[in-house]
Amino acid sequence: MEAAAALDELRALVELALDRALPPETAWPGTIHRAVRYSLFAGGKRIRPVLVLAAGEAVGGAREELLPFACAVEMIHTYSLIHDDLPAMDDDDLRRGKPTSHKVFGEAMAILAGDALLTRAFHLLAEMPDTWDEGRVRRRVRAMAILGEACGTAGLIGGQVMDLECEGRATSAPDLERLHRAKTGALLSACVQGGAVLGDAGEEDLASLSRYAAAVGLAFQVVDDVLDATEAAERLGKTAGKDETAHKATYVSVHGLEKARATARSLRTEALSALGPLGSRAGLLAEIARLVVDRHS
Ligand code: GRG
Repeated sequence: MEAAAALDELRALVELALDRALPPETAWPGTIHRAVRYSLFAGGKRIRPVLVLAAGEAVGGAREELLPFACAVEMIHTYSLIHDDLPAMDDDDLRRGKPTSHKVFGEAMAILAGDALLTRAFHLLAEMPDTWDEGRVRRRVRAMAILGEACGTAGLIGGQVMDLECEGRATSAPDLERLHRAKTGALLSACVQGGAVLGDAGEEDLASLSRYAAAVGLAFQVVDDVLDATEAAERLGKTAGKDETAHKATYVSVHGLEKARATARSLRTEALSALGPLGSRAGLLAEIARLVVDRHS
């Protein structure tokens, strides 16, 4: 199957699995379920869950074992976007091409929608049939620990703290890289590493995939910085030029546009070279690395 069609198939699987993993809008109390579903199904690119599936399948993992983890990372990603958009954080009105959660449901409900998504993510992963053997349970718990660390203070939350503290300040290149690796890279890396662990990857494959993940994770945010500076809001689905207005530390503000673009290209090369030892098993992961760098939204 051609790579684009294979990616579409994985995205469709994720949509279905996400729908099944959440209570319907009619479940008590309705407002929170409407808020959760409003943001989760607002049209995200689903790069993170697709990375989980592509990494897991590259090492022979079974789809049904990877899908809960794929759903969990998308729930956590969506929670982080809802909270990031709040007035106390980035204060944004537009996300995924629609008014942000707090604009539609109010601040209190938006906070709770983020909390509900984060909680459901780990709840979902903890739901395992009694019939599972010890190996499957151990792999699931290991993947949960990888994910927990990536969204904690050493990862997503730590990166967000650094992002807030760097606003309006001169930021050094090493600090900027640290910020990006924590805020964006950690969760993307957890997708690849978690998928690989669930697929029972050997140590060599895991090392190659971790190198790939680190490069793709950083490239994703470098490209995000470039897009914020160059693309219009209609294409981005979020407010454009926000980084400059908010005096954010970005690859564009620290290194300039051309160097930021060159960095993204060299990270793509690094990601593709890391996949070398996996050979033809890594076709989809290679395609994702290209998509991450060539995307326009
Ligand atoms: C609130 C704990 C907490 C963290 C917030 C998500 C985040 C950290 C900040 C949002 C702004 C930002 C630049 C985040 C970096 C990650 C990123 C580029 C998110 C957008 O991801 P996409 O492009 O979005 O995959 P879609 O909507 O396609 O899923």
